Amino acid sequence: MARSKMLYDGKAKTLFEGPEPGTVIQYFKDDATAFNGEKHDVISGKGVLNNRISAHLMTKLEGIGVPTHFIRSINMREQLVRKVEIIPIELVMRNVAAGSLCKRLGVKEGTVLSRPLVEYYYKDDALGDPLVGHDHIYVMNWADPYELEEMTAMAWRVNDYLSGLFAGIGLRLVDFKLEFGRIWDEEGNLYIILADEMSPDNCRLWDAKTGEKMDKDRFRFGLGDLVEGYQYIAKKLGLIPESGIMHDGSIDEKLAETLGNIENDVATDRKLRSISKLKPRKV
Ligand code: ADP
Ligand code: AIR
Ligand code: ASP
Repeated sequence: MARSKMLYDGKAKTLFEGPEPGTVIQYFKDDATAFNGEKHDVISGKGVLNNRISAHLMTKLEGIGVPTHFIRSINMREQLVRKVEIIPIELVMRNVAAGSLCKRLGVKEGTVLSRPLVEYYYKDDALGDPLVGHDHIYVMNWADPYELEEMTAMAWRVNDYLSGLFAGIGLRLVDFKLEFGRIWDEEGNLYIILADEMSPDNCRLWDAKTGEKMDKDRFRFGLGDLVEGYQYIAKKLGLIPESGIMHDGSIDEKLAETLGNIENDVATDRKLRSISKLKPRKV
């Protein structure tokens, strides 16, 4: 099948035009970057694992009523998603202090926060995704109060649900980053849905017993093989066989291609759900 038009080539994913209007194909690359692209490497297996993990977690979230962009898996590296207008805010939710929170405020890594902390960052690589407050978001017109409230409410649900899901498989959800997008229905009503990806590239997961870091920090700070960590998570989620999908440092493409996509069974015929009474904006 001929490749459709490329819409955007990002650091970790490429977007292609989807088969129907309002859809895009997300292609998960093997590229790993950190510190806004300063550090870069290509790691066999990463794209396949993130595609798999994100499809699974988005489907689980959809199942508890969080509207997401995920439509269905296409192959081991690609998924079909709804095309959204990305809101340029990265919402970070933290349960345990780590990463930039420790650096910025001097909090000791591993400190359990008195309650989950919500932060907003302006999504702009050239500026290094700076931390911003509510007022910046409204004054700069990045999102309005209704949208931010909707995004934040969804993030709390995501946190509650995924914290439990990961605890059940022996992993601590330390923090995560979400991106949201806008879509409009035929009547011009606005909906906010979860977009981008939900994978170890954008969350921190520590082994509950040993504290070992299984997420992208392995790459950021050279803590060990990245794919080993991602495979560990995928195995715990029941998405790949215990023996893994790597062979001599490269992905076993044949095996990866045969992995079932349970997501497709539950993700067919998805209807847009009205997610909020707060829909002040029409186009
Ligand atoms: P980056 O843009 O930071 O390099 P990626 O390589 O992950 O990041 O590229 C994916 C891009 O696609 C991101 O900018 C993200 O905001 C955007 N995106 C994610 N989901 C959707 C979607 N459903 N519709 C349109 N754009 C999306
Ligand atoms: N994140 C933030 N920007 C890009 C990403 N992936 C994610 C990190 C981490 C959380 O947001 O992966 O899970 C907080 O990151 P930090 O660096 O602000 O501590
Ligand atoms: N996603 C950003 C980058 O690729 C930030 C990070 O994950 O550290 O540089």
